[in-house]
Amino acid sequence: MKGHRVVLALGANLGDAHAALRGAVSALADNDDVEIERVSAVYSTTAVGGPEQDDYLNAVVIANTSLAPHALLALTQSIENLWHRTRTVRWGPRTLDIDIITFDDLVSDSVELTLPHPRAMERAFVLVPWADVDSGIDLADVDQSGVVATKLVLTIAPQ
Ligand code: A4P
Ligand code: MG
Repeated sequence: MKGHRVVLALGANLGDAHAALRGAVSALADNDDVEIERVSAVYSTTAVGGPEQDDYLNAVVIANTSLAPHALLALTQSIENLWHRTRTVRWGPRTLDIDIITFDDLVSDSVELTLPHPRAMERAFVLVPWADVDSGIDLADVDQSGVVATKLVLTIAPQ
């Protein structure tokens, strides 16, 4: 098992969102420094914040990695770039977003990498898929309206 346990949140609402999430999971699984532990179901979610935009597909991945935090961020951003991710409007539509929600128990308030992710704990589109793969996540106080499980699946490429 590789050193650090990380929780990653995946989101997409531009282009083929399901293909983007599947591609992200495969790219993570293909990386020698990352070992995927669990992959949540895929949820269709109403967009939160930003301009009016299409619903998202969201999922959460738990992985173990030997990468240091900034190296993991570089990897997740390079995977976003494979999906031609552009950054024009804050919280605007995106082909693929990969956020690092937690990295072990690390706490960091740097702008480049804030840990735990500052908005994750208030967002049902992160918490509901996370609860799928981590029994420690309590959804009792979470407004789950707008977050609906789909029949889509994200498979992990054979290692
Ligand atoms: N950054 C800092 N901390 C982190 C971290 N823990 N993980 C920096 C990843 N990146 C982190 O990110 C902007 C900068 O944040 C990066 O350069 C990185 O160094 P970005 O991916 O370019 O932009 P973003 O994702 O639009 O920004 P932000 O503010 O993180 O967005 P959020 O808060 O993640 O919101 N509604 C639904 N239903 N589903 C969604 O997935 N996503 C968002 C994005 C809004 N509404 C949504 C969804
Ligand atoms: Mg992001």
